Amino acid sequence: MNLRDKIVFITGASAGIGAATAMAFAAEGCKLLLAARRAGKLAEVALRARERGAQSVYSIDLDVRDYRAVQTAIDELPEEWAEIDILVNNAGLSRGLDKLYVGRIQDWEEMIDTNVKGLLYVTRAVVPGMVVRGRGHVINLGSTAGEMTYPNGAVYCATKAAERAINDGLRQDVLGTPVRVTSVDPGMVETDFSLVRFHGDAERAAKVYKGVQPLTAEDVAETIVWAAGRPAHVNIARVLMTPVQQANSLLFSRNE
Ligand code: 8X3
Repeated sequence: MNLRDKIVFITGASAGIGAATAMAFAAEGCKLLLAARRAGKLAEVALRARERGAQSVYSIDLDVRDYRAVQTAIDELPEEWAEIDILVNNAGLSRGLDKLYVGRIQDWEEMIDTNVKGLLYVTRAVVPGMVVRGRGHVINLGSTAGEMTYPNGAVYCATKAAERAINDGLRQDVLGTPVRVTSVDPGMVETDFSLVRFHGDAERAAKVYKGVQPLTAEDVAETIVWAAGRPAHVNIARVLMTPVQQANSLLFSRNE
């Protein structure tokens, strides 16, 4: 499928996989609707996306945890941006790596509100239009964590298991329409994911990637664009991808 001029809405677009996905769709000549909380960083991504070939870019300062703000942002899109073709539900984060029984409630709220409720809110606001227009593709960011729970990560893993269920449920619910639904589920990716998880502790974050060549945000972005570019009759349900040195959430082959 030719992606040129498609309107692509990416949440969490200011950094990491979201920003890389913006660049990858920009290179295909898409129109990018970029949403994130950090307006300054988002403006930098928007500038780079224009240089990379995006037809046009429209940025929205948005916290997906706020349902009213999400619905208003979608309702008030300028006419030329309203017909979203591809939604990339990328906004998400991990907070903390603690035994469940001593976990921080605030960390749990942040993960559940963003990764589960935020994903639902954006989906609820965007997909009705896709169904009415008879075209659209929702690409959700899952994780190996949704497939296999690891110690100290129960709540993060639960949010990604929820993403998996939502992805599969949505695909069933749009059956009979041309709307496609895909989950891209990476394992270890080198972004500021671990830095955010450890509340800015760079030393602890660096240890996560020790002795492993992780996926890059660009590796994941390429897969997202690949799924979007399949012919209209092809639906990629789920892509599970890891570094060669990772077999699943728990099994790594680390260099000495
Ligand atoms: C990211 C993968 O294993 O760090 O979703 O949780 S993991």
